[in-house]
Amino acid sequence: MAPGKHRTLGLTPEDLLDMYAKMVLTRVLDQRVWALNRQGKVAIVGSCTGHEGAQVGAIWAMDRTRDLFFTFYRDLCALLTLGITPKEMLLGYMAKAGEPMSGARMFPGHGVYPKYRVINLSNVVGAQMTKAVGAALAAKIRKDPTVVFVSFGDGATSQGEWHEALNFAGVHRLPILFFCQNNRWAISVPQHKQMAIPDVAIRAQGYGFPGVVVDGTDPLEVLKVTREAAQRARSGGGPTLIEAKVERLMPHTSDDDDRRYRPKDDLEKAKARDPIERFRTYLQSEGILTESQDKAIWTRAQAEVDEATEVADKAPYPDPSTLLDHMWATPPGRQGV
Ligand SMILES: Cc1ncc(C[n+]2csc(CCOP(=O)(O)OP(=O)(O)O)c2C)c(N)n1
Repeated sequence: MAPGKHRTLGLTPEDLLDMYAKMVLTRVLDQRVWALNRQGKVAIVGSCTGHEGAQVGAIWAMDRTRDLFFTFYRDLCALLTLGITPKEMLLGYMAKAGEPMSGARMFPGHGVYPKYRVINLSNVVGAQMTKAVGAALAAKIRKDPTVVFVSFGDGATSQGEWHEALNFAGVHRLPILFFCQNNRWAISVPQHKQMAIPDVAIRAQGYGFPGVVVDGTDPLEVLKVTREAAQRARSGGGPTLIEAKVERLMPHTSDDDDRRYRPKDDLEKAKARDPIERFRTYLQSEGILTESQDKAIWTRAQAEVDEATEVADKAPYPDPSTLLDHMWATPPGRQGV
């Protein structure tokens, strides 16, 4: 990361420390839910480890008061950056009452959180794409300044729905950012067996809008390209496909054993691109983060996650009588029918 880079982006040391703290909080929470999975208290974890830099950089570049966020299952750092708390996430991981996005009836982090303008309706790979495009079309028709942000992995780009979404967005020049977190694996399928091209971003050309490749382990570079794309979308310039090259530092999910298919040296090389290590080195070399501040950030994250774990562990499961709540809207004038 080039010296002084944050200054060219107009970021203050406080911004950078906040971004770093979100990444650390994500890592601590991720490790906790993994441990809770091993204790039989969390059914499944899709880890964010290795993707934190891309997510915090991208969300930081958006307007969190008016943009819409269609996230996917690996977006823990994006959700925490948007404002969702570790306690809320843990209620979801442990399927407890009071979880705000789906009443704990869905995969962790799935559902809808209107307060943070987050929509994550399905674990079906690629299914968020056309919904996000629909939301961008609505924003355009309403002349609403909202930009839609939709994220997904490299594997999702093999789905027909993905191509339909990009084509429609290109034709109608919709205000949408397609944010690919390319970790080179779709469960056990490596990138070269998913596509015959080196970069997902190349595909944008075929749909008539820009495609950008960015180092997804560098939050500042991700912030820069996402900011440019959001400004373009907001001023009527249409969509952008951003491809953030990230690393998956854990198995696909807690149900996966990646030793069966991933060469050991692939993982070792990936570890050298850990975004938290890279950002910490940058902050230290810029004189923004001292050893003791760093320690304090990790300790604070640990304490927050400890407290949230305790609350979620003690929380009751949802009352079965609420199972059908929020499943259907009642059309106006049809109350009691
Ligand atoms: C339509 C569909 N097919 C298959 C699956 C099973 N599945 C879940 S995640 C996944 C891999 C997705 O890979 P990618 O989009 O690269 O995201 P990553 O998990 O690597 O971040 C698959 C095949 C699914 N959920 N939905």
